[in-house]
Amino acid sequence: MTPTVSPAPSARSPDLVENGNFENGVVCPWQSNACNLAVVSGAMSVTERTQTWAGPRLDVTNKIEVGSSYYFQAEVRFPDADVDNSIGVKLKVDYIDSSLNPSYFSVAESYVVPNNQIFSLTGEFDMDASKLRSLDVKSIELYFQTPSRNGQSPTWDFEVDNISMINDGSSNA
Ligand SMILES: [Ca+2]
Repeated sequence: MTPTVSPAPSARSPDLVENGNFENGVVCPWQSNACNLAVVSGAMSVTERTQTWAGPRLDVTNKIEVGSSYYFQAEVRFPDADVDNSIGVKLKVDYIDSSLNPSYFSVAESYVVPNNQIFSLTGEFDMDASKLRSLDVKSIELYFQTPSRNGQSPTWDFEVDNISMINDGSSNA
């Protein structure tokens, strides 16, 4: 076997998620999208959801680089929901050319988040130029939702904590 050479460890990339642990007691700069956000016991509590897409969102414009891959993680809990629950984290890309529809990319997803347990949600995402409709990007938003499953469209309350997204290097590696 040919030994593989590991690249020298580079300086740890800064986390592009601002205020991912809510230890300061506020949700800012996270914003609510058709829901209510509050910090409860050091986590972001998401309540009053009326749509599966309702949840917290974060502006990450200029933090996601084309050609890079990203490692995402967060802790999620549904305090009082179904036996298995769905959670999805996506990126929405809007373009300067308003004739182009936004692009939506899945960053992390699970359909087996147990009720009332802290669940570690992880995912990897490559921001390849070929996925984009244009390189003239206006804005990029990271957001949480609860995808429909088995014909159900859940809008349960949930909690999120320790949200992190780190540039993992070149997506062509
Ligand atoms: Ca916390």
